[in-house]
Amino acid sequence: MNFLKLYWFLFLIAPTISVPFQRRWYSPEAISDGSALQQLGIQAFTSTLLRLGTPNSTSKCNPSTVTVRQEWRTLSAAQRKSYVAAVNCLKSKPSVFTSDEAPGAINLYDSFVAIHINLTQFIHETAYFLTWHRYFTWTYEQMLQNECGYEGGIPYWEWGLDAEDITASPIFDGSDSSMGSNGVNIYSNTSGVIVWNGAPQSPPSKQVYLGIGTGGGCVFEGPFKDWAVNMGPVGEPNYINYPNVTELTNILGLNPRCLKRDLRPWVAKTFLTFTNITSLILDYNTIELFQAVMQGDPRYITTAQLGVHGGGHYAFGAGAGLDVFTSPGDPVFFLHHAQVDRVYALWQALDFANRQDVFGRGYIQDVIITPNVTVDDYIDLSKLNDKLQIKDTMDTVGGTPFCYVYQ
Ligand SMILES: *[C@@H]1O[C@H](CO)[C@@H](O)[C@H](O)[C@H]1NC(C)=O
Ligand SMILES: *[C@@H]1O[C@H](CO)[C@@H](O)[C@H](O)[C@H]1NC(C)=O
Ligand SMILES: *[C@@H]1O[C@H](CO)[C@@H](O)[C@H](O)[C@H]1NC(C)=O
Ligand SMILES: *[C@@H]1O[C@H](CO)[C@@H](O)[C@H](O)[C@H]1NC(C)=O
Ligand SMILES: *[C@@H]1O[C@H](CO)[C@@H](O)[C@H](O)[C@H]1NC(C)=O
Ligand SMILES: *[C@@H]1O[C@H](CO)[C@@H](O)[C@H](O)[C@H]1NC(C)=O
Ligand SMILES: [Cu+2]
Repeated sequence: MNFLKLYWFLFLIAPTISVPFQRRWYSPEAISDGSALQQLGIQAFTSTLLRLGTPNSTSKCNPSTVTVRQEWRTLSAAQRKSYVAAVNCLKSKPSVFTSDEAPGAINLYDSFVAIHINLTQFIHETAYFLTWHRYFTWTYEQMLQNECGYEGGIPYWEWGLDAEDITASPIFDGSDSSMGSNGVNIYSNTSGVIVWNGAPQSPPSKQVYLGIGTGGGCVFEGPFKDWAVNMGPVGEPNYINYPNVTELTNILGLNPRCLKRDLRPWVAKTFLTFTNITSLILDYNTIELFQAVMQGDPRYITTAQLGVHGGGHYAFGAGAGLDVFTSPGDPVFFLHHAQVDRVYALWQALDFANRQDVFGRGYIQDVIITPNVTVDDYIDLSKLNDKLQIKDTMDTVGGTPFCYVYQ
């Protein structure tokens, strides 16, 4: 697409653009078949482009510098392969940590896993959740581009396209232009997995029983078949009738093992439909409720819910992928979190001027009471990246430093 052309076109029609955000403007069919979400996505895309600097301005983020993030299946096979190659390349680059700081982080990719493990209780079900993961995925994208020559944005995973049958997803079909296969099926003598819903342990009424999956073992085909998960486990749930995992004494220690996956049709059907995504965007008007429903935060929900965030992780994760600490150990983490960020950016775009805030404190579910977080507080990604003030994360095209849009 010719961005300069599009930009000037938008400039002309700008006064006529208004972003609809009333649920009653969409039929239930449009909400469930994805067309409402698609329309919201187009509106968000155009209104975001309107915030770009002019082509000749000094703004660091303008039509010639903006990165476009696309859905996985809109990339050509060659683009998908180049993405996979860049991810593998991160495994060949040196860690940002010394072996004293994080003995298990033996390369640049693992440095991302180490930071996530180390900060888990400060970045989930806290005020930092959305903005921390926004900065984290953006830093990953920067490394893919600057260290490994990848051209393009992180592909995102539109959950709704796979909600009906995740086992048919091209992301997981094991072809050489996929993200690798499902795991080997281990379910012959297991009866399922209980997943606790956040910390601390939720009451049984809010625990989600994931039931029988379709994999559970090591990825056996395609990219990442030989991928090593080098860190964790830290918080893996236990498979019933399956040996309990031995957790590490040093949570940043080295413990190489295969990458496991488990495609779970029930989880995808129950938590990842277009209706689930679109309702989240249209029905929750405060950052407090939006982030709570997205994460199935047990402080806010009355029944067992994973939200789209947990639903996405548990629809494919096994081993590290089911472990809230070690989840970036599976590279699909970043496709999932690009979609989490897209849904957040889309929600912000519906009322951009008023959706610049954070809500909550700094420790998971307020198990430890800390002061309220404000947009003047900083996001810590050391040693992967500089500290960043939360208010500078609010605009994906603000140039401070972000410069990307979701198409
Ligand atoms: C922008 O810069 C280009 C050359 O870099 C020039 O051709 C064009 O006229 C400029 N446009 C405006 C609006 O200044
Ligand atoms: C882990 O977090 C602590 C502070 O909580 C910090 O001192 C340490 O450097 C961090 N380690 C890594 C590997 O990020
Ligand atoms: C299933 O049961 C058989 C026989 O009891 C055992 O040999 C095998 O290791 C078990 N498989 C798993 C995945 O637990
Ligand atoms: C695994 O751990 C859980 C909780 O600690 C315990 O209830 C269960 O019996 C254990 N399962 C096995 C097979 O040891
Ligand atoms: C998710 O969507 C399905 C159908 O599309 C619906 O049955 C379920 O109640 C929804 N769940 C939530 C939490 O919105
Ligand atoms: C923290 O935020 C809550 C919720 O908005 C508010 O009620 C409370 O007054 C705030 N506390 C402080 C010290 O600002
Ligand atoms: Cu996370």
